[in-house]
Amino acid sequence: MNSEDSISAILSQENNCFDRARASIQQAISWYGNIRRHGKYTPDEGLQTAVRSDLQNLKNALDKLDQKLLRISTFGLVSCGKSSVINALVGREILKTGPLNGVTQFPQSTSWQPTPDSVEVELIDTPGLDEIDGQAREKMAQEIAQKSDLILFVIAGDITRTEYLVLCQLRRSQKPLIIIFNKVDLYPDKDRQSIYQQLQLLNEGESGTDLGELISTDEIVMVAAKPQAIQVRSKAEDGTITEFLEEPRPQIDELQNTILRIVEREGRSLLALNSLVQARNAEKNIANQTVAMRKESAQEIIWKYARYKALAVALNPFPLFDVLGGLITDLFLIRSLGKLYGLPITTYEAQTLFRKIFASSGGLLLGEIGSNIILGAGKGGGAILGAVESAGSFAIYTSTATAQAAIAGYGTYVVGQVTQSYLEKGCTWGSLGASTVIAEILSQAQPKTIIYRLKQELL
Ligand SMILES: Nc1nc2c(ncn2[C@@H]2O[C@H](COP(=O)(O)OP(=O)(O)O)[C@@H](O)[C@H]2O)c(=O)[nH]1
Ligand SMILES: [Mg+2]
Repeated sequence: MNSEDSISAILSQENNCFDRARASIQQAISWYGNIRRHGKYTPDEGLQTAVRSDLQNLKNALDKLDQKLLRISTFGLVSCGKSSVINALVGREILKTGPLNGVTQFPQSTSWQPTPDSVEVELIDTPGLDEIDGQAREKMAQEIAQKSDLILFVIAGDITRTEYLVLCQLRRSQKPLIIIFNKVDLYPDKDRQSIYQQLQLLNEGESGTDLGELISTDEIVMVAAKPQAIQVRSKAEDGTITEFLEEPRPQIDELQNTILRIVEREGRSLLALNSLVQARNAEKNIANQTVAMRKESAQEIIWKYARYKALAVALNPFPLFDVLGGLITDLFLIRSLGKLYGLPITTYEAQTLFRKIFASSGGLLLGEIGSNIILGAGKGGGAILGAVESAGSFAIYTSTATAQAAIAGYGTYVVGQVTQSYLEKGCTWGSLGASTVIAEILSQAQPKTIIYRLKQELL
């Protein structure tokens, strides 16, 4: 494959990821958008209020995809040069910079189109991490990280404890990260290299770090976003000497290339992934809220079916009917629970549930055979003998029937619980479920890409 072919292969894969993500989120919106309708159950004001923001998050996830806007945010201590890095990237002094603390007070954004064909980028500048106290800092970091597709972590020398803690926190946000070692113009080459090596160690998990493989050496980049002005002396022909300050050009090419490479090769997949992660969280919340608010009714339904089944099994003398009847009871139970929650049960989930049900009816069958053997004549035999109205065989019949009924009832109870936990997980595992599409995108990621390293985190 020549390089043009491979680029077009990457692009078509990127578009495919994008389309699948879109379809997945759209499906979720149409499912959960109807949360008001709960079959025969009355609309639940409380539930509607509880899931409103999650529904909005689902819609936001779709909007984010449609805008095709990749969000890149900077993080770092005050004065490490976050604003300068953004200015250098876009090639203009858009953001105010300065040696004093607090030049950047609020998160601010700037748009940037790296190449005419690429997705558009929004660069988000933030206040210094050491300017806000612990809790507020965590909150800001979390909020901004959550809406970012890529994080630029700017440092200007040896990494400090605060920086390290924030890095670990950001890692939990499961967003790809580039570490930018800024102000390299201030360091002699030897010091620069030793700091760079320290950063690499972070990545290799030595010195007991929690950073794992999130950062690869490809994503530790040295820059000088706004190199210190240097004094220049120039001597004119007539011998007069003039001195002036000259601002050297920023050294930013390597970072620009790294970002360009990511935007071009992975921009759409990153967008798709982040929208899907956002959608998956929203779906899970909706399901959790629904399940929590309807727990009591659900338990009632589960017990009702468990009792039906136990009774039917106890009264019915034919083992085959026990098994079939049990299966049908369980299917009705699943359907009732689905209706109660107003949550979709996809074919995928129905199949998995089916397997559980088979296991539970298999358990019933085994229980049936087992108790038949243990109790000699067994329920079937007992029934036939019961026709002769022997008191002894009736006793055998009842004790076997009770044991089977208990097993059957328990089986249904288990099916009920399993169904509930599936619904709680938000049905994200259907063929177009958010989790499924996330797994697809991650499985297609090429080694040495930033998405490849997210694999561990997101699966
Ligand atoms: N020497 C040197 N100074 C820099 C560099 N980048 C930024 N600075 C200076 O560091 C100070 C803080 O920069 P700023 O971008 O405002 O930092 P922020 O608080 O992280 O946004 C400013 O005085 C910049 O001129 C660099 O690459 N080299
Ligand atoms: Mg700033």
